[in-house]
Amino acid sequence: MTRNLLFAAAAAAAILMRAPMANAFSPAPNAAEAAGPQTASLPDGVEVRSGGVLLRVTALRDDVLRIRAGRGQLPEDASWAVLADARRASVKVEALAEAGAVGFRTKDLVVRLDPTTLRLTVEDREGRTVLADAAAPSLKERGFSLRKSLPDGERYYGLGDKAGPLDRRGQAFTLWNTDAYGYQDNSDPLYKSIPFFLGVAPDGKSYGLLLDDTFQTWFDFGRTDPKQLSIGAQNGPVDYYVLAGDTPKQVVEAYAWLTGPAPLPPLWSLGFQQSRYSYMSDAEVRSIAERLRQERIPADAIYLDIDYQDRNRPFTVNPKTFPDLPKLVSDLRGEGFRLVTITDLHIADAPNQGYAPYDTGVAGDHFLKTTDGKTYVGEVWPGPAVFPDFTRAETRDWWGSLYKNFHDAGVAGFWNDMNEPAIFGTPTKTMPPDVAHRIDEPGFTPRTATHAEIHNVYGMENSRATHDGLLELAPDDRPFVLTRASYAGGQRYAATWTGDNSSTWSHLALSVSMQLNLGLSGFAWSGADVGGFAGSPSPELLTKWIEVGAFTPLFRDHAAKGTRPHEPWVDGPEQTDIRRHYIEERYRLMPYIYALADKTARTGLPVMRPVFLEFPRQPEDGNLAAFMLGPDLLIAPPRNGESLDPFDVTLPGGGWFDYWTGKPTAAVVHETPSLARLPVFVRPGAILPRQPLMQSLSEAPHGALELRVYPGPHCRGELYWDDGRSMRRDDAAVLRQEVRCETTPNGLKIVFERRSGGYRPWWNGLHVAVYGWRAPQATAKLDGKPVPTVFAPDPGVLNVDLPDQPGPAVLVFE
Ligand code: MIG
Repeated sequence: MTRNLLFAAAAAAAILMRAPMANAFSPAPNAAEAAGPQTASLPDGVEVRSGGVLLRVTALRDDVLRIRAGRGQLPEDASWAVLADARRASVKVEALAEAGAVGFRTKDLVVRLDPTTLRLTVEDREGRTVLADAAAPSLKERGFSLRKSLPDGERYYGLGDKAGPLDRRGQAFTLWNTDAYGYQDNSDPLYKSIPFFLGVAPDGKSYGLLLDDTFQTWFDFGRTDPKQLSIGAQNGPVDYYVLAGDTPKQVVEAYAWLTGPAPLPPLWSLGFQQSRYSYMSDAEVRSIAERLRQERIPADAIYLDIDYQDRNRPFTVNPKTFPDLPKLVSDLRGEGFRLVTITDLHIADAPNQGYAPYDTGVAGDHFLKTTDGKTYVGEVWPGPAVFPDFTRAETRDWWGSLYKNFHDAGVAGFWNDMNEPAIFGTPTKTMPPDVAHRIDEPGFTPRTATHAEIHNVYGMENSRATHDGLLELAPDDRPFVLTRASYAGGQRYAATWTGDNSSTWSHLALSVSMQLNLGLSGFAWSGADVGGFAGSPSPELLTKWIEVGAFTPLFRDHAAKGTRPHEPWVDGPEQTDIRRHYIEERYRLMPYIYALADKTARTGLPVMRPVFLEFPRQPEDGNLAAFMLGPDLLIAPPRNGESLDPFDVTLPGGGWFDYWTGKPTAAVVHETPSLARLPVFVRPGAILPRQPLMQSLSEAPHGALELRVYPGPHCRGELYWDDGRSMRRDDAAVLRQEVRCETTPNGLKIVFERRSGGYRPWWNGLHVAVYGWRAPQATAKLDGKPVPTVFAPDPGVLNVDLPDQPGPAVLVFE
């Protein structure tokens, strides 16, 4: 028989740091000496003490649980990843009255704990298992492991940009931020540690799990034991969250509630970005900018990699090669370009040389120290270097202030590289595990922590310091920060990229699954070095990579030192024409992409999505390279990039539209690979907003907004616009509008819902184009008044031009 003893009230009060409301503890004087487990119901959960372990499960929402456990006591209620408001949230639960188990119900879930073994089971209200322990949790003196069931057919995603197949099943991963130059399909660990994964059942029911432990952790999705999913850590707290949903989208949105969505980036950062390690001089940068304009290749950003600096020292500029950075910035701005500069975190160890970042850092005691109290010095690009203590608020403020000169010079974005941190000449490629970090952060007891604990959040805190510093310098401007290393929640501060990939066809395919998993792990804004970083792409590879990159969240061409140049024009006019065409298409699609960005900022839904996120019940067709841009565009690069073998694309739910020809397609499209064609399909039911072609997003487009209407089920589209740069999100600063369509017995009805927000858009009218239209004779009426139409028989498009429609308005075609 299980004895459900209750704690003594006094002991309970000592343990209960949260939920100070009335609780169900009742006196049991000898509880402490009792041999059996002790359990207690809490207003928002349940707590069990057994075998020296205290475990608490609470409901933050009806669909979100938090599980904490420790030897003797619970770990501190603190987190670098999870928002304080989410950690503080709770819902009332109903205690379970069942023999042999303790637990509770929420509106969505039933939670059971075996009070002796502490095995946890989570079911939905229909009695279906969401997640179940396959063994008792094992808590050691240091570290722990948890074993969960691994049901047949369940697929696993997330963990950020880990390499390998999109589905994590059968794989195992270590989370330890690592500079992984030259990584391949099976390399692990990589740059980021995002201990969040998503489990998706064949019918689409899903859950997410965030293991909020910053020490080195591991995830094994049935690789060691095909029947078990096991996760664990070398050290740190058992503190994890389970998020349940009927669909994977619900779980991804719940994860954004927990860790915050990726904010709206500045509009310019969604344009084409040109980078290289490195453009060596002011003159070279100008020539790149000039050539982009000459070739009429739309572009918005140019990057300065480390060689613009004086002796690789962060926050300096080489006066010989870049004699007047502010002038360069303003001249580029005149041509519609923003400049992004790299600012690595290793500060040159350069006392008495007038190097301000070092001097002010020492004065403010901002650098990390070893256990014997000496400043830790590691070798990186500048030579011996010292490292900011980013887990201290004061140090982050100081770091942020270092951006002032660059910000004043008009530099628009900043790139935080090497922040795993990467250190040269050591076997671990990073700093020793006992380097001491000081923690000064709400929720945490102020203390020093080992590098082993902070390593995985170090890069995120670096990007946080940059982000917050930029906001301090310009509170109304959206910061643009690009970081290489990060942790769960890092999407709040920076966009990211997949590090030092290679110029191979398999890396082009890999970049897609890496970015998809990043998106499912909160990082909606990611890029992969277009063309590949290491090595030199063939003309065909670079062309295909530009085609694919045009439909990914961030679109940045970047290359390593010593590689063949890979700006878009380098392979002659034939390749340039194809590349230009795809870059142009991205610019034309900007109203669609920007509306997605707004959606992402509000919901956390990724910009680039695996097909199953939109169609959870659609069986995988094995085309791992297929992905979606938002809910309406499906991009299907060939499976094996280089191969000319034909392949089939299966479109969810039947025929779609070919984006390029506008023609309706069959449910399975037979594709023969060709260099100039990237298969892109439009969901029937999509309304895609497009804009006139511009060379830069800083120019206001002229003319009409185009609305391409593709009739079908759930027909709708969204319009969003704002000034492209400001933090203001109030009504006067934005424009949002939904447009819907319905097929009628004789034609089609388009409904312009009333616009919300007062931002005045650039467009002066609408060009509506209805695809899949077959009857040449058609009339159109806007709120009952006839408007002229133009029919294009091939591919069957009915066009009308209208004044702008702030709505409500109804356009009927018959
Ligand atoms: O050790 O700044 O991933 O994008 O060009 C190489 C030089 C350091 C690594 C980055 C890469 C960047 C390069 N950096």
